[in-house]
Amino acid sequence: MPKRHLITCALPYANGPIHIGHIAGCFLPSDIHHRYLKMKGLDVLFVCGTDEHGVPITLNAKKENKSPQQVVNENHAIIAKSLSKFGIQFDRFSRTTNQLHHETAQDFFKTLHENNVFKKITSEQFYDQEAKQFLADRYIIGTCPNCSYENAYGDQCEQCGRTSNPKELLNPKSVLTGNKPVLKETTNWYLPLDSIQEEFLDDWVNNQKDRWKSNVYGQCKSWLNDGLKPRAMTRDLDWGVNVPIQNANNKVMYVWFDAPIGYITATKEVAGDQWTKWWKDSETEITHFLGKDNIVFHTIIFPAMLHAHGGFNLPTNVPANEFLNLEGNKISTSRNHAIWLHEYLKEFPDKTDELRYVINSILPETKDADFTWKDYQAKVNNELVAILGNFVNRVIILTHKYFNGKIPDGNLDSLPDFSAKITAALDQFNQRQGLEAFMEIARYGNKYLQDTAPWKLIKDDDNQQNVADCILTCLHVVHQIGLFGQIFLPDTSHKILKNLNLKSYEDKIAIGHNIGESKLLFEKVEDDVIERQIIKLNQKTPINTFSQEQNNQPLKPMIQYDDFVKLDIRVATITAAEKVKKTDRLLHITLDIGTETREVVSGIAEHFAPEDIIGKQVTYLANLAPRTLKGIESNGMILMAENVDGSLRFVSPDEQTKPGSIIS
Ligand code: B3M
Ligand code: ZN
Repeated sequence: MPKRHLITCALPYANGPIHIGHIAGCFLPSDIHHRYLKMKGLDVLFVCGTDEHGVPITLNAKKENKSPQQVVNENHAIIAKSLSKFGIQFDRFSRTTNQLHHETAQDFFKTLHENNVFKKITSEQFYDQEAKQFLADRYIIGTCPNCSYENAYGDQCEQCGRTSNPKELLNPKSVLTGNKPVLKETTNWYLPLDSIQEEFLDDWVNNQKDRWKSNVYGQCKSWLNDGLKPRAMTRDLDWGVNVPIQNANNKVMYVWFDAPIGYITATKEVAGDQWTKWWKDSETEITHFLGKDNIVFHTIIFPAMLHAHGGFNLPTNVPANEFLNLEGNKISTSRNHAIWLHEYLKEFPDKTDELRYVINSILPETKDADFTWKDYQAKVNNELVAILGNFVNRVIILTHKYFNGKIPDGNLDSLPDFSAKITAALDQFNQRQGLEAFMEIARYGNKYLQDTAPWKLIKDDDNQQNVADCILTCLHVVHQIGLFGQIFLPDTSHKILKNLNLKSYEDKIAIGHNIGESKLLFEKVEDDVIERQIIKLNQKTPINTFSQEQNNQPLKPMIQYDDFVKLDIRVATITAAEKVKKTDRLLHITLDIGTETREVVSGIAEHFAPEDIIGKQVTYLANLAPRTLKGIESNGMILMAENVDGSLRFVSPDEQTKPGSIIS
């Protein structure tokens, strides 16, 4: 058993508030784990903070006519407040704009420099002559060479999903001035991941096979199998941590270089000189919690940095989660398809445990999961209210009724060892299963109370002792619910303590002790509340002005019937679908069109999980000339309807129709 545990939670990026996807990805899992280890009596430190550098923040600032510092100050405040209200109990919630962070990151960079780790590489980058600055990929827009979309970013086209080099854009323009940028040479400091892979990463990662979750290990292996390339750790920007070496004027660190060092900064801020025991002592284990899009940075780049620096522990585990979707669609901040934590807390101020419970029960531990308001309502009403809350309430009421609120003198019936299952699950980061094991305590209590039926026993003078035994046993079960509730439902656990009139869970159920008043733990969530939320979600106006413009598009000019008949539109059935590797937006879909099968690459991966669309019938334009996307020939096109909120819908026949049927 290691002596100490350092738990980190991925630093939320301070260009906006946080939503339920972030909670499911890392905040809730890390908090549960931290609470669990604390309960075991271990020495634990739990750190996080906001990630406040990087290009998107500068773009946001420009758009809002603010300084980047203003933007991160505002977002830090919103994020910190909502996480604390939500009961995420960090020992330290830091910021990467703190002075100490800049110093820590600079020391780290200097050491790598002195160890001759970096390779200096000179390359041509776009430069805006009027603004007199180099342009990060996001600062360049132009026409996508693939789909001709005119506002494609340098690193990604939002229309077709193509990701690549800004130099391939046709008609590149600087976002700053609208001018055509020129190519200019610049030198940056690169982390030679290729040689670090050979010398260290391959072996180190192979050794984690049995310890890391398979989704994490698998993703990490696939990066290694593709072969790592040197990656620039400096940028020509003015927002970030200054690079502390000669000839690096006007350069800052790559945001993914300084961000993970934020964990070290936060540790220093809370532990002072003692920080090294959390990072350098072999008796400490480090566990990083994060969402799946951050895996490579925590399993490859940060370990490579720590290794190259020397003297630091490497993470023991990186239990990353997959994504949480919302009402069947990918959460999208630009489309405002999200449940924002600060909004939820405002609208449901006393319902933090309800949200914790529902998200805990669907955590995307091994695959993407879906949050729906109906499921939220069902879980709160049928599980929290009907099982847990109802049991605790009945026990408190019966204690008052039969024993004047005093814990009766009885014999405890034997109870199962509730902790064994919870511990077994949580040790393996199976937090959904851990929650189920926790709920089994309440289920057990309900069944025991129902089977023993003290309300019947009380009528018979000979059974008075059995009534006392039953209530005493039930009070013990309530105590166990409260005790383990500290991990999963902290607010509820606190309320149970009040119900039992105890100061802490160290206090036992003592005969003769006066318990507190009965206070309901949960309230039923009514239909209208849920309907309001669903409507709100569907009405959300897209933040992204591009979608707005598109939805208001005027009708197109008139065409003749002859134009229309040129289109060969058919019903098709999706028989297979998979994500196109290394893109966020593309799905490779196989269709049955009756007479043959067709392969289509479609930019809908942010809206649909491949496994959910197999078997769907769709409207298919069969005679569109083929084109090649990401090396896959795409034939024809699946027609989609775009909702006002930017979400997509298939256009399907209202009843099963033979594939190949003509639509005219
Ligand atoms: N800021 C998370 C994100 O915005 C990123 C995590 C940093 S952890 C060192 O994707
Ligand atoms: Zn494109």
